[in-house]
Amino acid sequence: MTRQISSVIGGKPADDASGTTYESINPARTSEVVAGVRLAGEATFAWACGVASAAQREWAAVPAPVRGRVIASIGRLVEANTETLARLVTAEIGKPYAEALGEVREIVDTCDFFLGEGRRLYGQTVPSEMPDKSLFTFRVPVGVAAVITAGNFPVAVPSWYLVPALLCGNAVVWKPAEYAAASAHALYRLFAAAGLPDGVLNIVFADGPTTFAGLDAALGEGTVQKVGFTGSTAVGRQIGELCGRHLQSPCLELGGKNPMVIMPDADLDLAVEGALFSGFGTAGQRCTSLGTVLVHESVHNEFVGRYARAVAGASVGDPAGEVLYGPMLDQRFAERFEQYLGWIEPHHAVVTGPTGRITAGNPRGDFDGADGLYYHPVVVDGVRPHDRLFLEETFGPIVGVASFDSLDEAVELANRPGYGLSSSIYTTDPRAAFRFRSGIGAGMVSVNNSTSGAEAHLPFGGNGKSGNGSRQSGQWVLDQFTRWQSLNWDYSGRLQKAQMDVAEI
Ligand code: UN1
Repeated sequence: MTRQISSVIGGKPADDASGTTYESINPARTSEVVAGVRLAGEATFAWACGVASAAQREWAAVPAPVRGRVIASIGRLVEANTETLARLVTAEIGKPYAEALGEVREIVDTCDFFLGEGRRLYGQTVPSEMPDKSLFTFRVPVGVAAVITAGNFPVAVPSWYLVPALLCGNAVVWKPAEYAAASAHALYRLFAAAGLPDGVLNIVFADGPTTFAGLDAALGEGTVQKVGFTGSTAVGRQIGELCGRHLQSPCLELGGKNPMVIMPDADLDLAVEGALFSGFGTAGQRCTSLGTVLVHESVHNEFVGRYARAVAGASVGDPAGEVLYGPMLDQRFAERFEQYLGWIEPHHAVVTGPTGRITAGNPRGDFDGADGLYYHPVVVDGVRPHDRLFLEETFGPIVGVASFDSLDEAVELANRPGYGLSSSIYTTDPRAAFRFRSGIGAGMVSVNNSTSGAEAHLPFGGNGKSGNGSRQSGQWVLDQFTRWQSLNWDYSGRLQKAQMDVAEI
């Protein structure tokens, strides 16, 4: 029997009669329903925020090192259930099993980092300009975080929000992507089993418009103090506008058009390997996926030849097996990808086999794609700076190639689309690498490595169309889930006035 899941609010299943139902489908076998999902109605999201708000005070009063111990338990529980969770991720969104295992590992890494933060959460002591007076700063939790996540990393990316938010003493209402609901629900259960008090973490399944309406109401009622969102730039703008009206600054992690620059002195085989992984890993459906390869014109033909061969030899197929990539995340992503394929123009050269859906007799693997959302890998050469393919994110297995003749031109081209998430350069010249780093507008830069695969304790995030400059992961995310409070303590026994009673030498 298909598993049935519903929202969990205040520790209890919320079988919202006003909502609709949704079927989460296995994209590798679209006839297979992974879970039936009960979606919440409009009032439910705001209600969950109220429940979280009521539970938050008590959670904030738990000493941070004790909260850190709960995070440690979450990490252990996730680790002990690695294979089960990874299998579910593979079945629900078609991510190759090896990548799904890596994704679960990323949650454990995140817990490993933050369990220790429970014993830090450092504030500062600050000198005063007056005698017999001490100044301090404290990190205080923001309150309730509403976390809205995409389904391409259905468990790791949510953990980047949930783990630090909880560690800092916040309560959370998490709204995962519907098409990844079963994976999210399984992760929720592991978090809950680690001993979080009821109401501190709540999961609400809802569609986009319902979530917006509920979030608007909750922000208005003052039961949400931070919104975290990972997803498209278009929806990020709407979240930003909504939060702006309520004087909130969200944590936004949006799309990317991530460039890879290949200099004349680059190790081309290494570059091909990097471009294969970041262009086609997760079927190109990472926010850090490679968008355009910018190759120096002296090595352009050589690179394109080797890249086309590597891509043509890659296996696409059943994500349970050893493949470079599997199907698209779900039907909507497949439809959108078909639109991106329409951006290929007559002046482009498609240097790899056919484009479009793989329906039967996949030449790259022993499987029949007819029942899955599989697409051929596409490499398009001759992409120009005004082309849609150059300027806009194409979430799927397609990579553009363009050429340049100086590093300055490469940097200019790399910045042109106006995103700014990840980037990479292949070179053996450290001067070129450092010049690229200082010229690029991206939040993340790799040298001789691909655009994707960030580690869980470095700042993760982007600029421009990739986000509002907020950063996740490591110590930097603490600034999202805490606010600074200053303490001004005068023990002089008299009224000392700042700026007016500055001590004289
Ligand atoms: C995303 O696609 O939203 O760096 C995140 C990477 C992964 C995370 C991607 N660790 O590619």
